[in-house]
Amino acid sequence: MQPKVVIFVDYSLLWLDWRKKSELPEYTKRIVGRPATRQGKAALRELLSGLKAMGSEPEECGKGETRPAIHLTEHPGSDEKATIRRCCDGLEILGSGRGLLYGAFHLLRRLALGDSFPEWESSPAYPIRMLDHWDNADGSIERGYAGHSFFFNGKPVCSERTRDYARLLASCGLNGCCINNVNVHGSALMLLTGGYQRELKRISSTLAEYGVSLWISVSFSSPIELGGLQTADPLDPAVQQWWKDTSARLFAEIPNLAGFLVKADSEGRPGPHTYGRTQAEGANMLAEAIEPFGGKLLWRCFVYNCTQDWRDTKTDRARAQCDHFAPLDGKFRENVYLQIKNGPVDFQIREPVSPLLGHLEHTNSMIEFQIAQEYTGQQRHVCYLVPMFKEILDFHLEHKPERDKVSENISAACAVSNTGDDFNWTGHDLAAANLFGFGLLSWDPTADPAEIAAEWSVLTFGDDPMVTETVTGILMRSRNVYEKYTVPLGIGWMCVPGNHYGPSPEGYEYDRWGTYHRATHKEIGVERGPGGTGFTEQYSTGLAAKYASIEDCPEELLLFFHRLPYDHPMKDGRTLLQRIYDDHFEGYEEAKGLSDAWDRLGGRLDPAVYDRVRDRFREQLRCAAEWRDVINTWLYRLTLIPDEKGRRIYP
Ligand code: GCW
Repeated sequence: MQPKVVIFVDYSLLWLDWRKKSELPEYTKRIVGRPATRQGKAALRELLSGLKAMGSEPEECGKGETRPAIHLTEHPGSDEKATIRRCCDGLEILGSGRGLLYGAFHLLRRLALGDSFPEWESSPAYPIRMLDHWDNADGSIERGYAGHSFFFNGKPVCSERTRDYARLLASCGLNGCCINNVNVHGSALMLLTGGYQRELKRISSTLAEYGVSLWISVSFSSPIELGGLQTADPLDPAVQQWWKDTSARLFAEIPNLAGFLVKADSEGRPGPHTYGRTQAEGANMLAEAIEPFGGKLLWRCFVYNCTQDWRDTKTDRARAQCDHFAPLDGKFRENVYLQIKNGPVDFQIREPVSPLLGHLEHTNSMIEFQIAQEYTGQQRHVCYLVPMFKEILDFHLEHKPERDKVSENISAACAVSNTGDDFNWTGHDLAAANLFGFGLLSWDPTADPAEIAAEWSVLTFGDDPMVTETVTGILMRSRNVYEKYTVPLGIGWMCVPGNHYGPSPEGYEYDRWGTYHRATHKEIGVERGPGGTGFTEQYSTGLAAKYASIEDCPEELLLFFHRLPYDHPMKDGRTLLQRIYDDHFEGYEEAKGLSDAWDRLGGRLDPAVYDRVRDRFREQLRCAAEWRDVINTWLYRLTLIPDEKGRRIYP
């Protein structure tokens, strides 16, 4: 007997930790076919190890095999389509190397769920489906809630964890990641010019094995910072040449490099505006430099005035993206993708869909979600964001009679990553569902968030029906619960400035970030209709009218669009203020309900996981009570209107 070699890793494998199955179909005992590409070989390896973990010992067989088997048929090509079909009492997986990989993972997932003959034919909705890491070169992570970076510790690192990360991404359909923060500082600048070529190459090659492309964030003023030039003006020939030469060197050395991500003219970052140039002039100059190598440029639209005077009521941050970018539609090169946050402001628990998504008829756009829970509980609270992503992708922009949904008007999808080097990758064990779900949804935006949650639960925690039902229930309710005890009705921004955790109702009110609710003792909210900042006019006619009307505006967004008195009657007859009080009281109780539901799973889960999540719930409840009490107390003191139900408001 071979001695068993145990390799100790200090992290879990999340949903890839396949569990033993009591029964597996006969065909899982044999695999026929020897893929030639690296991705195809990875597919074979995943099947061999995955099936073994589930309890089958697949044998690699020759072409003439007549017994039931899994047949791998690799055909050349770079497309990602995967097919699984029945073949001689077994299954055949067909595709390019990448197709085989997606097919292999799909099959493993379906087998784990108890589906014996999962036939599947699928292509991803978007060619770019990626995660953006806000990892810094020193190993810290901006808005990171799961430990340190596993890509950097002073310089880039490639380890077994990099490989497992690539496996995780591929297994849920993702095909790219940008490894460094859009705020490029310190030695991260050097990713562009060389200091780290060897490390970068290793990371890139490890990711490539799983069909994951490497992207890097670059600073727009690199020609000054690294090239010793006096300017980064995009129309300056020396600047253009510097980018061309630098890109040529980098792309030649890193074959799996897909392109650059740029945050320009945003929150103090340099950009074309410094030189009186447009966003298109800036982006196109960079895009042209990388175009000969097939490079793509992801250009962020998070451009707004972050030095606003709160007394200035004319400027509305929500308008900024459209004001800057809508007039530039059609002016960007073909290899530019505009990266647009899902809402017009910044990843709040509820915002309307960014109107810019409806204005880009002739420009590639990429939606940017955030699974790092910056404003949604920082991975100490459970907040499953996939239903929100789905709502946004399904949203009708009302610009066209057909193909009008957001999902049909974007060309790519990304999310700010929620991972770090914590044992469980995402800090909160339940936060991994956001990573998995974002992957599945960006492959197929018609997927169902509740089904994704249930699938994730079975793959992660096993198939005990009570566990699946409870975990799915917790996940599916979590966003609304979080919204209720924090900032309901679209008001947003009552978090503590800087770290964005916990309540501070006036924390941002007299600051420079343009995120005001302007509450007085009489009214609260910003009027964004035509009589106010005019933001609603950035939507199509129908939506503009709907949002501008207090009656027709969806209630959950009422305070995003309108300034209203506290006694404004809500649809169910309660006053606006009473609704806010109630939401906070109920939100806390509902959070307690989620926590109690988890407690009932004791004995059914790995005790370490069970305890970790219980600890997180303890903190969630502490913080939910704080939100309830701080917001309600603040409103009570401001208005002197008591809670109709006479509950204790002062903590
Ligand atoms: O909301 C802000 C975050 C910043 C982030 C920025 C952005 C990377 O607080 O930490 O910077 O968004 O998206 O660029």
